[in-house]
Amino acid sequence: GQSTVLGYPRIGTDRELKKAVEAYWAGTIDATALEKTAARLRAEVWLALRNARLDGIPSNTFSYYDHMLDTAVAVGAIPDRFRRLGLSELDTYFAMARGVDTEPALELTKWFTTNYHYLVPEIDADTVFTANPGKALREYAEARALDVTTRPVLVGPATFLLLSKGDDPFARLDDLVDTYALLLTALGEAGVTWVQLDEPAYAADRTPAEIQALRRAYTRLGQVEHRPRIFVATYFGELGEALPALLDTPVEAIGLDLVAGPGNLRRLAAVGPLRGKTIVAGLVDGHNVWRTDLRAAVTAGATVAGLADNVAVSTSCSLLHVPMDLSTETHLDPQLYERLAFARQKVDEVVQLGKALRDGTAHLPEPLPPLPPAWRRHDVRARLAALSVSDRQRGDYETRAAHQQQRLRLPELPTTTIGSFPQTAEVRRARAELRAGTLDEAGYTARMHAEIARVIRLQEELGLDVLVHGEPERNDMVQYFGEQLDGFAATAHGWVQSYGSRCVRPPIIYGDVARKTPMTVQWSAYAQSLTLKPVKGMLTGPVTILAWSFVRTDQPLADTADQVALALRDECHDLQAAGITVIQVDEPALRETLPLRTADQKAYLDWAVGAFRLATCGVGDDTQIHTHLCYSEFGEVLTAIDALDADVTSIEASRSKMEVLDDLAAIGYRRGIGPGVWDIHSPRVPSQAEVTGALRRAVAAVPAQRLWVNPDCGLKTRGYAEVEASLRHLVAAATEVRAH
Ligand code: THG
Ligand code: ZN
Repeated sequence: GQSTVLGYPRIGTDRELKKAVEAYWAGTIDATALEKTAARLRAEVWLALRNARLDGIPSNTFSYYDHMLDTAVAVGAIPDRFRRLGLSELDTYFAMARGVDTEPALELTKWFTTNYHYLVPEIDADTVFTANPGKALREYAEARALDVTTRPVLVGPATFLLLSKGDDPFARLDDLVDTYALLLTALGEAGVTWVQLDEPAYAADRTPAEIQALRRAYTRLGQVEHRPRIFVATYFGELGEALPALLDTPVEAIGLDLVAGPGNLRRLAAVGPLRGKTIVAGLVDGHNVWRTDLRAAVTAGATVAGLADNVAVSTSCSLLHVPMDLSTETHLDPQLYERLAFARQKVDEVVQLGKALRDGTAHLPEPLPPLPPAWRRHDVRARLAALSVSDRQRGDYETRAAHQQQRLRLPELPTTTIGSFPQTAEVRRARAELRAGTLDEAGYTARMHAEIARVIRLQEELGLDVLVHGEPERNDMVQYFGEQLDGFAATAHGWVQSYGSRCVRPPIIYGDVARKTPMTVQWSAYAQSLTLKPVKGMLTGPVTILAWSFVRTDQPLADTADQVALALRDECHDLQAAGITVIQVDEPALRETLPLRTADQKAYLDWAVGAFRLATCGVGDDTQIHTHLCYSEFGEVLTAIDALDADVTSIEASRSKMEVLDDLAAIGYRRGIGPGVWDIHSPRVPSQAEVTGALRRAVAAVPAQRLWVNPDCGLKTRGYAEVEASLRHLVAAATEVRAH
């Protein structure tokens, strides 16, 4: 058994890449200094992998921003609107990633089921593909100079086009494959012996035409003369008909994710013995942080070995999605530490598995039980077991709406914001000083109260109807709750790239979840004490908390979601008892977490909706539940959004010109709706007339009694100058439209 990994984190153990890239953007270092840091980080990774005695070492997995963007550059797919800027190669690259004054960036979208976001290439009939092997060749040569032979990695041509946008990008596959053929030739000439082409898009539902196109593409690439051997990597699920299609082509190796797609083993057995192919068995989870049950993995590996001429062991997907190195975590509970593996430890696991497949399993450790008794909460389990349907149900909506209106006395077209206000430098400093111990609890509370008071005064002055406290106390909407709940652990350095230079530190859900004390009540109650207007309580929903954490795998996600939901249900109860009349429970990840395969989506949406309702259905009829979802393409989740049964749903709509309102009306949604009338993702201040226009379009689709007026997302990333001006226009527009 050979051993390999499909990719490795590139940000550095101390986020050195983030710091260098941001310094380059700020103009404090030049391109040479940036490149020097990048080369050092690449060398560190290659040497670490070689020293771990990994057989197959990937290259070209480094990226200044995103590997889809790198692949776009490798095939010359740079839209004219960026070429025209006449910038250097590096600055053209960053212009595509971040935009410039005159050109918006490429769109950013979630990478399959992960919390990583890639840049969406723009491909149309006029795109001229050209082979640009420069980066892949340079990295290969750089590693060779360190005496490390690597396998360059690129996104495969079919997945590349399936993830692109434009006028039928997939129709360009044959042209693009010609360019990949040139890339393969160039790599072959440089002495490259193996290349990895990633085709994860085939772990999702694909049409027969798309499968046929995959077969055609790799048949053609297989015919390229003097090419490296081709390893097609697939991940994030089970391959359907794409597996026999790929096996029909001359590619030498096929990678299967046996963690997210255990059914791949059955499919492999069904296609019969595979002559002359290597199967790369993804046995070590690249998308979660738990140690592998090595004995079980060897058994699966041996099954694969019985079916193919050759088997190699790998991670299920790139290790990009887990933190770098567990050994930097010195404050974790030892019982948790011994159950974890980050990227560096997963490399060791892959090497051990490769060895065990050759030499037997005698040296492999017995797996630890996943849940030591101390992590089990009998009170939580008893409570879950006693739940009934009525715990996920509220009274009839019309009755609720009448009670709420009687209590809240809101005007038609009530105005509000989504929750967060800009995070000022002082607020961040206060959090850092509390962590460092230079500011005590009382001092910290005083600073937060001052900030909350300022934000409340501002909103009153602006004339908003439903206020927020602004969330100065939160670093991240998931981390904040993770830090306070039992069953969650926070890491000190467990950074994972989310997009570009931005990283998150996902909490780890390791045991039964329980709330120790109220988590948000003191901040919301303080804010409410300062005003006669309603202040919204602000919570993150159970689905989003799971989606942005590393979750335990010893019980169904649905059970963990319900445990988190119970903690949130208690928080809702306590907010209500503290005089909070409106509670918003955000679920921006509801759509994100949707399984890739249609066949799996209903079961997911059932438990996801069930958990949200468990969290929110314990309040009285006169408490108004809001939810917020951060995207505009609802498609397959519209009925699930309706099923959440929130009294008010705020959504992104400004970029889709309010079309989503008609879609919601079509499925019978009849509760409150707040289509975002200001696109906060851009620093532009919308004029009053623009907001009025958006509102008039909304009023045409939804009765004014049910319509709310709000921006399309939180204001955390904006500056106060834009926020004040924009909110002034938003309130004025609502006043104008109310008067008709
Ligand atoms: N939280 C978490 N995941 C997310 C989001 C979030 N995923 C999707 C979406 N929002 C976009 N992602 C991010 C991720 C990180 C940042 C912004 C948007 C960010 N991170 C800081 C950085 O890299 O400098 C670090 C923050 C910190 O110190 O904790 O700005 O909101 N979990
Ligand atoms: Zn949002």
